[in-house]
Amino acid sequence: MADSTATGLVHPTSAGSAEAPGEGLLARLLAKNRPLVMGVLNLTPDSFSDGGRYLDPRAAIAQAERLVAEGADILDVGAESTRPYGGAVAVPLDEERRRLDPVLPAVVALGIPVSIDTIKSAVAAWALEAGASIVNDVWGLQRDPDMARVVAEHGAPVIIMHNRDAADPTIDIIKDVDEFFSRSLEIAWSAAIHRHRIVLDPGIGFGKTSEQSMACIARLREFESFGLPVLVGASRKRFIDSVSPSPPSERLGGSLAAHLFAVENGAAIIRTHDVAPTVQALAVAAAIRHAR
Ligand code: HH2
Repeated sequence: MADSTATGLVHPTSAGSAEAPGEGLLARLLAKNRPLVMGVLNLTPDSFSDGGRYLDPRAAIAQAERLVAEGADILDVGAESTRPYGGAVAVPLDEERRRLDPVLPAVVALGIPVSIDTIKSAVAAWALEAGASIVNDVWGLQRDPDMARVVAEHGAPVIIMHNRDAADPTIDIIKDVDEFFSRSLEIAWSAAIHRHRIVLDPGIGFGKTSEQSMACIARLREFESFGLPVLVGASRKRFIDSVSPSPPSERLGGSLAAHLFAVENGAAIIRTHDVAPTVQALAVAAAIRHAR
C-alpha cells in the first residue's frame, strides 16, 4: 500500500485553481452522503455486454432517459469499447466523435452530470465543450500525453483507472495498482489538476485475472491511503463467470454482490449497466446498516 505521507501524494494545494475543498461538481455529488450510481451508456458495436444495443441514437437516448429515471447520479457515455478482456478494435477519432455527436447533447440535456469514457484527449476536449463534465480515462492519464492538460484546462473531475496491457498472475496486484495510481497522480499534479477533482478506480477486469479483480474489491480499503474517492465498476465482468458460470446478460446477482461488498469497503461510486437493481440494493443495504 502506498504511504501517502512519504510519497507526498496527499497534495492538498497541487492545482493552480482557486477551488476550495467542498466546492465543485465532484464535491457536490459526494455531499449526497451515500454511494453514487453511475449508469453506463455504450454507443458501440462491440462492448462486451451490450455491444450494438445503443448504436441507433434514438435507442441510446431512450436508454439514457431510462437510466436517469431509475436513479443514476451520473451517466458514463462511451463510444469506443475498452474491451477489458482484449480484442478491442481501435476506433479512429472521427468515428468516436461521429457516434457521440447525435447523442451527447441530448444526454447532457437530461440534467445529470455526464462523464465521457475515452482514452483520447481530443474526444475528451470535444465532449467537455459539448456539455460533458467528467472525464473517465481507463488509462489513468498515462496513455494520451495531452489528457492531463485537457482535464486541467477544463477544470473537470477525472476518473483515474488502473490498467495493464496484460494480466500477470504472478504479481501483487494491490502493489501494482498502488504504483499505477502514484504515477497517475504525479502526472495530475504536474498538470495542476486539483486533488478535489480526482477519483481512483482499480479497474475491475482490466489486465487482471479474476482472482486479482476480486482481490481489488476485497482489499479496496488499502487504496484509502490516497485520501481520494474510489469508484468500482464490477458490472457484468468476467470474474463473476469464474465463480458462477454465466453469460454477461446473466451476471446481475454477481454484480450486485460485488458492488455491495465494494461499498462496505468504502467505494464512493458504483459504475453499472443495471441502475434500478443497484439503486435498490444499495438502499436496502444502507437501511440494514442503519438498523444495527
Ligand atoms: N469498465 C468498462 C469501461 N469503462 N471505466 C471505469 N472507470 N471503470 C470500469 O470498470 C470500466 C470503465 C468496461 O465496461 P463496458 O463499458 O460495459 O464495456 P466496453 O468497454 O466493452 O464498452
